[in-house]
Amino acid sequence: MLRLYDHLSSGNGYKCRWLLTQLGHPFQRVEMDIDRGETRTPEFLALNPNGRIPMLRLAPGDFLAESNAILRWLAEDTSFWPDNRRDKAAVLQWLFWEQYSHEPNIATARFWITHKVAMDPERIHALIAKRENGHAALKLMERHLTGRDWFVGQNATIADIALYAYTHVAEEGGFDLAPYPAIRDWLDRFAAQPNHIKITDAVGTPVSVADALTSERQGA
Ligand SMILES: N[C@@H](CCC(=O)N[C@@H](CS)C(=O)NCC(=O)O)C(=O)O
Repeated sequence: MLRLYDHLSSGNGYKCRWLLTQLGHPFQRVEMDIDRGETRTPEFLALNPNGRIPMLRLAPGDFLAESNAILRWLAEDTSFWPDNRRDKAAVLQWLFWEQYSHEPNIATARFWITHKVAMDPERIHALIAKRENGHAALKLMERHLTGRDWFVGQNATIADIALYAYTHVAEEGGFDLAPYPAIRDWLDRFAAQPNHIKITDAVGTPVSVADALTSERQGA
């Protein structure tokens, strides 16, 4: 069975658990305490040298990291991955943009606030920069979504999933979404899809970190 190493408040983890649920895949979910460094232990680093969740175990000994790569793997032969060359490239364009221009600003600002990271003057300056860059990203999304229902093509793709994950909780990072009506309509449209789950929904069969790592050690 697929096994997702995850952290419930993580938008990157949510992308994966959202699509797993949407596609009806049974999966195990391992809740990792990222505030206590559970992704930085030698045992976890042996599975993902980058020391981060989400990570999806595809089969014993076969681990895939990076939320957007996991989305791409899951979306094969589904409506969430387009069937024509141009739209595939457009989806990838949004996935790369999300990781470079959106997530590092909006998700990081949210993380610092919701995980109560100490705010020294340097970090306050960094937060101001992240707010500016985050709003630049939101403005770009607003322009793109004006007159469109979805980021690429006529239905939701993994581009929408990747961008929904942190946009819908941007207000937790101090980003007011009131000036972005097209984004707000798109958020409502996204959440109206059948089988939608919330970021706080602990879906999947729970497996403890200790049990999961023991079974990885045994290759089971
Ligand atoms: N680019 C990665 C980012 C993953 C990431 O930043 N994960 C965070 C949680 S959202 C994490 O595991 N943090 C724990 C740590 O860095 O120790 C992805 O999209 O999956």
